Amino acid sequence: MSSRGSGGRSNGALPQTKICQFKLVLLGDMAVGKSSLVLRFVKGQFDEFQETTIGAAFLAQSVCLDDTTVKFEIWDTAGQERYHSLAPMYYRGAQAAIVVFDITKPETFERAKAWVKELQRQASPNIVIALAGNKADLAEKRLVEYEEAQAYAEDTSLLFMETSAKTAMNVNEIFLAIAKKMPKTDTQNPTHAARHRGVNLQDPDAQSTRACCGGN
Ligand SMILES: Nc1nc2c(ncn2[C@@H]2O[C@H](COP(=O)(O)OP(=O)(O)OP(=O)(O)O)[C@@H](O)[C@H]2O)c(=O)[nH]1
Ligand SMILES: [Mg+2]
Repeated sequence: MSSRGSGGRSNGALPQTKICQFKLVLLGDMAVGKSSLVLRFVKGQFDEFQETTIGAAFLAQSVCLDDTTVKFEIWDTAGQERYHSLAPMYYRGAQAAIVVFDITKPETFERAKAWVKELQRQASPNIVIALAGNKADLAEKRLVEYEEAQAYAEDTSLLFMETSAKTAMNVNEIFLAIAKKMPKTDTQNPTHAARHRGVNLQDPDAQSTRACCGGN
């Protein structure tokens, strides 16, 4: 995973690097591996004894797509039921969400579906939602079939990948797939777009006049 860019406009010879910033929220039942996915994506690490999240945690990480650096501001929420009422604070205004379940626990898949419904009802209408079937390394304990989750994701227009924070399988890939799906320039309502979809931080005019994000 790399980040790049900063330093203003190009000197003419090289294409300009855009930096776009998006708010991404992770939701899902407790212990499905939300924090572990973030830890893997941001720091390349895994902790067998990852502590349960209290409230929420914030981290940031960037991915590069051609001439665009997509910076994710990541809100990793707490899955324990008692924190449920806090979730809208974190998904409000989010442009992307990863809803996580554990492939060894069918009840977490049901919980993931409930999160997707809540996001579709209450989050931003254009939010990009990805479904992550985590702990794919525990294949021998699998109780949610890949095909079942994939069919649900297709019906609901979600990105879907099975992931493993432990082995790193599909962790960078799911963030990259989301980055690729982030909306491109909203020419209809640029000020709104800059506030809600992403801002080209390197273009002094862009913060009020132009949203980005492209690169594929
Ligand atoms: N085998 C395996 N274990 C995992 C994986 N991801 C997370 N775990 C383990 O599952 C447990 C819970 O992981 P967390 O990342 O804390 O889960 P969480 O969803 O953030 O949980 P809350 O913060 O309580 O909502 C920890 O013991 C992790 O080490 C994975 O991909 N494979
Ligand atoms: Mg956590």
